[in-house]
Amino acid sequence: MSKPSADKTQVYFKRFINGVKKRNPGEREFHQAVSEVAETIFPYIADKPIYHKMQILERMAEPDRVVMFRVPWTDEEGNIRNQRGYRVQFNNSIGPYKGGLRFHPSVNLSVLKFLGFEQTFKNSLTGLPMGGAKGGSDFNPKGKSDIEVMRFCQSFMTELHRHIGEDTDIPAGDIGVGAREIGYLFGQYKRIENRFVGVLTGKGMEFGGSKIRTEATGYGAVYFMQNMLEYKGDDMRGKTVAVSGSGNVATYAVEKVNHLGGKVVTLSDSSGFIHDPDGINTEKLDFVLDLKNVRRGRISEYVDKFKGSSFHEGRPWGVACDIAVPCATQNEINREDAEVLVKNGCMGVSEGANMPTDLEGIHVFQSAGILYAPSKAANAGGVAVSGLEMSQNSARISWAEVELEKLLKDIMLKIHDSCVEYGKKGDHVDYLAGANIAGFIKVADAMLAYGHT
Ligand code: NDP
Ligand code: 2IT
Repeated sequence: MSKPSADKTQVYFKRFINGVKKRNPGEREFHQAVSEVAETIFPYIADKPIYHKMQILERMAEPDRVVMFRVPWTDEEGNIRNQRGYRVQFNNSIGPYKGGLRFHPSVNLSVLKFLGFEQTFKNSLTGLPMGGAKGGSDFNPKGKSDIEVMRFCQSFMTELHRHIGEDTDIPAGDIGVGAREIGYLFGQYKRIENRFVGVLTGKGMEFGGSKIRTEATGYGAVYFMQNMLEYKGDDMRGKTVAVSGSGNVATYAVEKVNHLGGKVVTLSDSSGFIHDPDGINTEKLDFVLDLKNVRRGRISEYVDKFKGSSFHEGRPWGVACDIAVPCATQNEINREDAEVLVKNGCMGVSEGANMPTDLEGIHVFQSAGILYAPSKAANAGGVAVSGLEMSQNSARISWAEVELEKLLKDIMLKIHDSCVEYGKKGDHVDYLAGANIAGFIKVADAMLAYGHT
């Protein structure tokens, strides 16, 4: 079939997006994630009528199922508190539902649908048999005692357990859900079901966790940047890097940049960012890991400890850098931030967070022609090692760290190469189009095989 004109493709795209907006009113983040994918998928399927006829993208933009539930818990003062819990089971065409849980006051259906939709493409890119899902709650773990967090997690799992299973849906961590929360959640699942199975990933090493899972997302995002640089005959050595966030993804991104010879000069949290022109070396990173994971403090405390560093309100993108690795949250780079980064000479962005750059920001990076790795490709290392944790649990074995490091590196390189395969336009690689198309094909073709499901 000959390709319809670009104008006609644009008409189909607009009609599709208007339909998504109409069916999901007010869900801004979800509209954004679907638009970003559809912008690149419509031109790709323009001459492939089967995907239109079978309404594949329309079906992919509708979650298989959404579970919403009440999560009551009791705080230290004896007050009964009430949170909302969710699990969005988006698409299980290529494997059981898989994706993290986010505990943050900003969590709502729009945020979890955007994350579940993205997860479906990301998981497909890893090459492992995993479908897409996301869940969580508007619970805010900040300032809560361990007992309060435990009670909340137990109440959350008391409902969630009936919707998940090692071959059905396997949650993991995300913002606000780390090792402590996964421990409480797994303990409650095991207790209710009387079964010890790999129903969650990111578990502690004592109870079925995988080596490298904690580090995998941050490491993977930096490997992806290294792969893009190497493809152009360059590498990380001597590069100045701005990282945002100071949680799980950010801290291990810093560690990997240091291993590869770069220098990280910023970290942030929701109060502001620190700038350390001398670089965040191993000693300073150990301080941050203890600050965030043990003392549960704020990144501003960094400047009391390390001379020459400074704390500022806002986001770190005004600090001159060669490479940016956003690792905090969605929409933390808008058009103005992207313009400032490009103006200051930034040559590459690797997204550790999910959808950290808004659509206008992406367009700025693309017209500047800098290296831009979208989150579904760049941060897939975390869920990839989760997939490896599932395999180890099923086989009741555990692999060595060197093996897992190698598997992670290989998967990130394969994802890079898939992006090149589907995103190469002359001398330039459109990593966004490449990731979307490569992720789409596997899920779409599985759905075609299933007929009208
Ligand atoms: P953490 O909870 O460990 O850390 C989150 C960090 O981001 C904190 O520094 C937090 O600051 C900051 N942050 C969160 N929300 C906001 C906000 N609204 N504004 C400014 N800063 C904010 O989470 P992770 O490191 O696990 O997750 C970070 C990102 O990476 C998320 O987008 C997540 O979806 C994504 N991701 C995570 C994976 C994983 O394996 N954990 C895998 C793939 C992607 P503060 O403490 O002030 O809230
Ligand atoms: O966004 C993500 O990929 C994650 N939060 C990790 C999901 C997982 O199942 O490991």
